[in-house]
Amino acid sequence: MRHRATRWAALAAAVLTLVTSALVGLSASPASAGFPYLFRWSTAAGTVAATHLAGETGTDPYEGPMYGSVQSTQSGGSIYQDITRTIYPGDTYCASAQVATEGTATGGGVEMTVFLIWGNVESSTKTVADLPNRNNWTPVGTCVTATSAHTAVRIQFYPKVGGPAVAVDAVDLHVSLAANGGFNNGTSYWSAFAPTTFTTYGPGTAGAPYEGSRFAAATAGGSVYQDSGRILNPGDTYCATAQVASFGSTTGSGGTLAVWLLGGTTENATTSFAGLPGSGAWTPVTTCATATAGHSVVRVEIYPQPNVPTLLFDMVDLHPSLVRNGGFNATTAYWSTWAPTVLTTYGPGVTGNNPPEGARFGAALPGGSLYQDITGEINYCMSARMATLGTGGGASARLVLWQLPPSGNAYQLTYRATANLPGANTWTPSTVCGRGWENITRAEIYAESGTLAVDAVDLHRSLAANGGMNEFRID
Ligand SMILES: [Ca+2]
Ligand SMILES: [Ca+2]
Repeated sequence: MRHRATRWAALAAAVLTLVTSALVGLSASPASAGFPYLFRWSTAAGTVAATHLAGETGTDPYEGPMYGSVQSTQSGGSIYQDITRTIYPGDTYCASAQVATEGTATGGGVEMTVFLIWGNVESSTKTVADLPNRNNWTPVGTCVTATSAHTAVRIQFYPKVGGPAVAVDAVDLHVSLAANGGFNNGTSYWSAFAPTTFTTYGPGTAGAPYEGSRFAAATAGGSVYQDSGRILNPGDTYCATAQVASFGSTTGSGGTLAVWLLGGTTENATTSFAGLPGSGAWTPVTTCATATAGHSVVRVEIYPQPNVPTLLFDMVDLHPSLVRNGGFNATTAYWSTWAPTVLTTYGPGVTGNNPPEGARFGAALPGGSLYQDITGEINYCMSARMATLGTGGGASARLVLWQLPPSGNAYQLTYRATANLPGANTWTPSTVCGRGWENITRAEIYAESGTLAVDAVDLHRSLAANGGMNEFRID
């Protein structure tokens, strides 16, 4: 393939391609010690912010060639960016990111807050303390829903005042169709089918919210759901994610998360989960449904499992994915491959792996890749769940977002390599974020060694500029 030559490019070369893609007037080589600022992010007073390459601090980037480093020396110390939007009551924004205590320091903490600003400020926060360090990245997320009008959305990271630097990467901020998916506004916008009882809790004996101030609980027998009117054409794909747990200090709850495409011939995709821990341990789940016909409604629905403890759920996020059939539930439709990789799909009970969502997952022989091309010059975040095919382990994979200019060589926007993936039903999530500067962005998954199992490929628009922290400027 024409971009293979740069596939194994050295880090510096990778950085350089990012520079030339993003900037004009390039006249200097990338600094060897990162940069003392975060491009496109604002820095509040009392904040030390920098961008670092791999090998500089003891923490390597989660994705791409760089990550952001943020330290707060006084109250309010933070990084943030404001995105102008016309925001109506019910509009919902979800943010996610990867964070770590930088290097060998210990005890880093951070608050990630999404604000809806101007007018009566509304917000939701995810707080994490005692973050693991080095390359042990922790995912965080939060969703906020407007109850009044606003003119901008802000994403902001506040490291613990006086604490060590916190590493931030893969920042994703997007519109969610699931209004009040964080349940911080109680049960608003959600409906329940009897005999399910549906309620929300703040922190207490029922548990602690995954994010924000409240979370949801539901008993079995029926379901909890929300409908969103949309015009869907064949190929259109919607992904739902949620955090789920067992009530209070119990274990063993379970259920099903479904995305239904309604109006016309009903289609859906589901993911089921069982044996969930409680006591504050939340488990992320996801599913992606692809239309094969026209529809008029997208429904996200949660079905608690009967005869087990009450199901808790929080941060339900529903959004369109620009990768079609990312769940491989329509077998190999919409995917292209580079030889020698051959893409096949499997249902449960065949290979030793069960799909983490839907009816099928993809399996890719090593040496090449599978990919889809997306058009539009916007910020993208792509995620996927990957494993080694079968019950062993050891497969390696790489997510890459390529830029395909009208002429000349393709170049990497960002990437993330994952080695030694577990097999069976231990699916490992991976995320990359970058800005598509060219009209065509290629979302590509390389099966590098071993046979790769892949599912829940989700690529969507992010509103956060430089969420991958891989862009910089040369003054
Ligand atoms: Ca919540
Ligand atoms: Ca990065």
